[in-house]
Amino acid sequence: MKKLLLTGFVPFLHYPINPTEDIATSLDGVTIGDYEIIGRVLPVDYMQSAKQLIEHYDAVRPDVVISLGMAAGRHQITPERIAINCRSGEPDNRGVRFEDEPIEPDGPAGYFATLPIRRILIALKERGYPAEISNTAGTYLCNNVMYSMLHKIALDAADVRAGFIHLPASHELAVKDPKLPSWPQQDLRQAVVTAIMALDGEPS
Ligand code: PCA
Repeated sequence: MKKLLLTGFVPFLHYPINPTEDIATSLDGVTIGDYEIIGRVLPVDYMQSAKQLIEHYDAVRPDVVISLGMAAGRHQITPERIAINCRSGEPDNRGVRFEDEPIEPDGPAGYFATLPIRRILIALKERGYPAEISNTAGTYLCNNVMYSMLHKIALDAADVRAGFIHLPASHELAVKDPKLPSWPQQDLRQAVVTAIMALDGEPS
C-alpha cells in the first residue's frame, strides 16, 4: 500500500473555522484507492508550518503529499499549478508577517506542482464539482508550505509527487460570514477524495 500525506490548516486571520482541518483529521487512517492516508494539521505559523510538514514527511516517507488550505472567497476547488519563492502579506497566527521576502534565499523562483493537476481537474468536473486550475497559491502560508515541500523534495531528488489544493469556505463558516461563497463540508471532503482517486488514472 502506498502512503499519502494529507495536510490541512488550523483556522487563521478572522476565520473561526478552517474546513481543511476536519478533512485532514477525518481522512487520517482511511484507505483511498491504493493509498493509506496520513492526515495531519499544520499551524498557521511561518516558523512552524513548513518545519512541521517536513517532519511529518520525514516520519511518514509518503509517495504523495497533498496539502490543503482554504481560499476564502474562491467559488471552486482549485488545484495549484505553482508555488513561488515569496512570502508577503497578512500576519500569521503569532503575529509574524513578511513583506516581499524570499522563502529560500538561494532557492529557485518557483516550483510547479508535481501532482497531475489536469487529471484531478477533469475528475472533479466529471463528479460534478466545480473546479479550475489556479495559477497562484498567493504569498501567505499555503504558498509557503507548498514551496517548502517541493524544495525539500527537489533537494533530496526524491521520487515523491507533491502539491496543493485550495478549497472554498464551508457553509459553517459562511453562516458566520455571509458574504463568503461556500460549499457543504461533505462535498469539500468528497472532492478531496475524488482528487486522490484521480492520482493514478490514465494520463490525460
Ligand atoms: N489558507 C491560507 C493559510 C491557511 C489556509 O487554510 C492560505 O491560503 O495561505
